[in-house]
Amino acid sequence: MDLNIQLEQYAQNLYQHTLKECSKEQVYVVLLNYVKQALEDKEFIKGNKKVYYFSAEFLIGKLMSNNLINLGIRKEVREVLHANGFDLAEIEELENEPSLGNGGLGRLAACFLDSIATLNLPGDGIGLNYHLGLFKQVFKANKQCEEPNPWIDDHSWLNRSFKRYRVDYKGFSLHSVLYDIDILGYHGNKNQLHLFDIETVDENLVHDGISFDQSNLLKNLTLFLYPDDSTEEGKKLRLYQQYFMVSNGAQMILEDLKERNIPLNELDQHVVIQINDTHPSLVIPELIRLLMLEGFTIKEAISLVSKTCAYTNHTILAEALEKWPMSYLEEIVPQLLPIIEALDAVAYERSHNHKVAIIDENKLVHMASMDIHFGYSINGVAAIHTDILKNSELKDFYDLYPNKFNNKTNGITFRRWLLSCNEELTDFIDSLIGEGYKENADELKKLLDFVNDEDVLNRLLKIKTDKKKELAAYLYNHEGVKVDADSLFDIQIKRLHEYKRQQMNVLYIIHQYLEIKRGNLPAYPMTCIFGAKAAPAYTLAKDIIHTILCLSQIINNDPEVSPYLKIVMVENYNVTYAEKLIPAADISEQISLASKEASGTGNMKFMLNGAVTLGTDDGANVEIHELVGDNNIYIFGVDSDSVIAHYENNDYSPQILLEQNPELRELVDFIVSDTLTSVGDREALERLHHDLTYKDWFMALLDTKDYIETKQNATKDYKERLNWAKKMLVNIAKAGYFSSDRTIKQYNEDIWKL
Ligand code: 26Q
Repeated sequence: MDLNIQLEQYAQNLYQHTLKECSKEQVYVVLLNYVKQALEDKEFIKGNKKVYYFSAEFLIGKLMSNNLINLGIRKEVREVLHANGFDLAEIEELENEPSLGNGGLGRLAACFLDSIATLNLPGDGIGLNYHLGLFKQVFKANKQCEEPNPWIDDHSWLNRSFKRYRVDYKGFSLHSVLYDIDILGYHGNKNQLHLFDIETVDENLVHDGISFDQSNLLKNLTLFLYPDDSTEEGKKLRLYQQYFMVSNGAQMILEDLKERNIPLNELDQHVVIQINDTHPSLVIPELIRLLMLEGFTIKEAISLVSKTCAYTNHTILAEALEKWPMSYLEEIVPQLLPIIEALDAVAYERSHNHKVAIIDENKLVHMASMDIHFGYSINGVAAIHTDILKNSELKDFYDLYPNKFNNKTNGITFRRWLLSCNEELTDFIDSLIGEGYKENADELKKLLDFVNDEDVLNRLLKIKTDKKKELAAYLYNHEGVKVDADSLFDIQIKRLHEYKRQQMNVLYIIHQYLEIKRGNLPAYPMTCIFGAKAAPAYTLAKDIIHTILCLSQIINNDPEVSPYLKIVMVENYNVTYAEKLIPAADISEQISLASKEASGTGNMKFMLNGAVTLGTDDGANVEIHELVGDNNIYIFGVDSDSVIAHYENNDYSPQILLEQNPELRELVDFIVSDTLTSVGDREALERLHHDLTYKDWFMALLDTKDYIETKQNATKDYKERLNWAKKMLVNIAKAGYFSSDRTIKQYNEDIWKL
């Protein structure tokens, strides 16, 4: 039936209005109901074997635009709405962004669900329905404050399921409820994201920002993602959450097999569990326990589960590798303890090496060790990252199980990160090389034919400028800052972490500020944009945010400086914001300390949208570098082998660097200058200054000089507009490799075999 008539019917049934009479909010609900019905009418993807992607985070972003694209009706819907006086983009804005993730790991899970469905593979997500999600970031007095981020309202994509399970803790049980979100493939059928929850969660428990009674599990279990775990109670709450997620997921999997009359001893032939980092690792002992309740011996259960579970590692940072005290497990999930002890014994029998133990001498349970011994596949997320796992971080494990280790370089879904967020570029690419690249991203290479075509290059520049103008208008409305769309947009958006080195970008900005003050004007005006949330208990990360906000206040209000340099830190950076920032970027900041960023995925999104990377040879930057060549990327800094050697020899000293480099000292000291302390909190600024001077654990000072020089070179090159456009074009053309469709095909061929 005609789309217009159908939408009119929904408007009539819901509001007794014609479309034209509806408010924008009502049009959103009309569209939501229409699309949800269209999704319900789609078939589930079927198959003999199914992957379950277990993840603490699913950073899915708003879903309307992507569902319209995958249904193949976005253009048609836009026209119908337009004919009735509405702008689709404005309607799409009204959706709340689900706040179910924090960063790259969660966004990767979302891209993977999209690609799994698009490739018509049976695969569901398993996670939790955090009511207040990750906190909402607000800036007050140049500081990050945290507020609850309620995102669920009456009009959401969640579908209530009838499935319920009992999850036992020591002394009490919780009953789950389940909400599902349909995940539609591009022009295809659907899978589901299963989000477990409890009925008794009480949002009124929260006061003064994001504080709440951490002991009241019936009311708090699914309130927040990553509740503050600086206290023992907070840590235990995380354990309660993790067990809730995996026990529900494991019970659902076994129930499904039973319903399909599949004997449980064939588990591994019908199910793969992909464990996304260690947050869901307790699924291993839990599944063993459930199988034993079904009559399997522990030996049989271990063998089955070991053929079913696969683990993805996303970090080499020691502090992020989860270890649970045995005493917590005893107190919360004692039923798992004998199983974990048995697994530890088996691991020792196999290895005779305490370095790969599951339970260490301090009675800590190493989740990654359990995954590696009892999963059949261990993968890193970029080539360099997997190499580091094999050769240093997990070397003892690699020696024990060389065949389990494999690399799966991350990817991103082009449906969201090109088709949805950059329609202008999408349409232009369509006009040049057709639409084949939408199913086969490698076809983007055809764009290389146009690398000397001035008309094409000029059109690319024009599209970029248009996206920058759009962003400038948005920034004016949302942050109250005026930026010049003709300046170079330099963007660093990612979680705030010392290893990602936002503080090094800060030193660059200080350098430019001081130069401009001395009358040395830059080659081109630049707008430096940041977006980042800091973990609420991560003091130094918050100090870096404070410094950026203070700098922006000083610089943007200084008429001598602001024509050449502007600083914007956007509030509450999230997926929706990324979709506006990335298409408008000229330079993509990927400046982590070499060896520390497992992959990065923002780097891929920027490249796809024609930004040029300024980065270290780290994570997937290494592969971007290989693909685009030296001329189309700006690489600087000490390489990962040297960095690893510095750590091993313990020979890095920021103090010595500062003694030898007065220019560097001037930049660092500016953090505690009168200029900054006049607008900032002296204590916070001094803390950062002190850290950089005496610790600098992630060696920002080591690369600062090279970084500043390389960035200045890029700025000069940017002036040669056509030459720069060539770099943009090569980046877009070579981005095909980073489609998550490619990544998922590799997961399926090497690991899942669906
Ligand atoms: C651990 C212990 C206690 C509390 C929280 C955590 C915790 C929470 C989140 C540890 C890690 C994370 C998230 C990690 C993450 O997002 N990693 C990123 O994963 C991306 C996808 O593979 C990579 O591209 C990034 O390089 C990596 O940083």
